[in-house]
Amino acid sequence: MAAAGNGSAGDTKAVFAQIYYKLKEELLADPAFEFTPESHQWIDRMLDYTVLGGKCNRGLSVVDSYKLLKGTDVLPEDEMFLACTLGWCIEWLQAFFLVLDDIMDDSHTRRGQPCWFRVPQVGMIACNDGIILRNHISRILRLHFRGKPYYADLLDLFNEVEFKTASGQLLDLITTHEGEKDLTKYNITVHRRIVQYKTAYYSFYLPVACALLLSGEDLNNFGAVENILVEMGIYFQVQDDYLDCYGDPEFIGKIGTDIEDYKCSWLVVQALKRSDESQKQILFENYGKKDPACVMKVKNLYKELDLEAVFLEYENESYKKLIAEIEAQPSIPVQNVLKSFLHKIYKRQK
Ligand code: DMA
Ligand code: MG
Ligand code: MG
Ligand code: MG
Repeated sequence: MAAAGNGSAGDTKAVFAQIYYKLKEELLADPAFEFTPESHQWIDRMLDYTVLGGKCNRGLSVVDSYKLLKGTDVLPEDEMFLACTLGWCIEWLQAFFLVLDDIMDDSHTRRGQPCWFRVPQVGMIACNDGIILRNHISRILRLHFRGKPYYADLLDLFNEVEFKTASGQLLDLITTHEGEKDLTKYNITVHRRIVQYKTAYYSFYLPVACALLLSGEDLNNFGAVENILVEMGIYFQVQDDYLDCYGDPEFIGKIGTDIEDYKCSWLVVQALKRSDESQKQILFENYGKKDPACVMKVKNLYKELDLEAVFLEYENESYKKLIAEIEAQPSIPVQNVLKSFLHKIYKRQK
C-alpha cells in the first residue's frame, strides 16, 4: 500500500482537510434520500458553515493518536483515510452540539461569524440541521466502517459519548433555571460534574478511544487512560470558562455569554469562594443579568479578586498533576498520546 504524504503536521492537516470534501460529497449523494436542488444546496452550505472554521483539534487528534499508538509518522493511505474519517465524525459531533448549544446559550458569534441560527433564513431550522448533523455521523460510519470487526464498538462509543454530553448539557442548562436563581448552590463539585459530562468525554476521551478502536484495542483495558483524559477535559473547560470572560472575542471567535446566562462557570465558583459578604452581594445582584452595566460590575469584582492569578495558579497545578499521572502510565506510546494532547491545550489562548 502506498504511503500517503502525511508525515509532517502540515501534511496531516492538508490530507485531513481534503477528506472533508470527500465525505461531504458522499453525504450529498446519499442514496437514502432524493435531494432536490434546494435541499442539496442547503446541506452543502450548512456543512461548510457549521463543520468548518474550527481548530479541528479533536479531529486531528484521532490521526495523531493513531500514529503515536502505531509508532509511525506516516500511515498507509487507507489507514490515513479511516483515521481522518473518524476525526471528521468527531468534528460533525462537535458541530451538532455547537449549533444547538448556541441556540440554548443565546450566543451571537461562533468561529468568528454569526451563530448558524442567527443567519437570516436559518433561524429555528438550525434545530433540524443539528439533527441532520448527528445523523450524518451514522451515515459516514455506516458507509466506511460497516464491515469492520470494531463497527459495533464504534457505534456504541459514539452513542455513549453523545449521551454523556447531552446529559452534561442538561446539567449546565437546569442549574441556571430562571426564577430560582440561587448562587449559593454553585460550587466546584457542581461545576466539575457539569464540565466532566458536557465537555470532557467528547473532546478528550472520544478522539483517543477512536484511535484505540482503529488499532484493534479493547476499550475495556483503558480505564486509567479514560480517567486522565477526563481530567484533561475538565481542565480544558475551565480554560473555556476563563476565556469566556478574559479571551479576546476577535481571537477566540465568540463573544462570552456566561455572566449574562447565569452559568455555573469556574470563575463565578472561584469568586463566590473568595468573596466577603459585601462582594457576595454584588454577585447576587448582578450575576445573570443581560444589562451590560451589571456584567461590568461582575467583571470588576473578578478583577478585584484577582481571578486571573487564581486561574494561572490552577493552570500550573493542573499541568503538573496531569504530567505526573501520565508518566505513571506503563505504556510509552500511550504516554506520548496523552502528552501530545496536553501540549496542544496547555496555556491555549483560543
Ligand atoms: C460547551 O459548553 C459544551 C458543549 C457540549 C457545546 P459552552 O456553552 O461553554 O461552549 P461555548 O463556550 O463554546 O459556547
Ligand atoms: Mg455555549
Ligand atoms: Mg453551553
Ligand atoms: Mg463556554
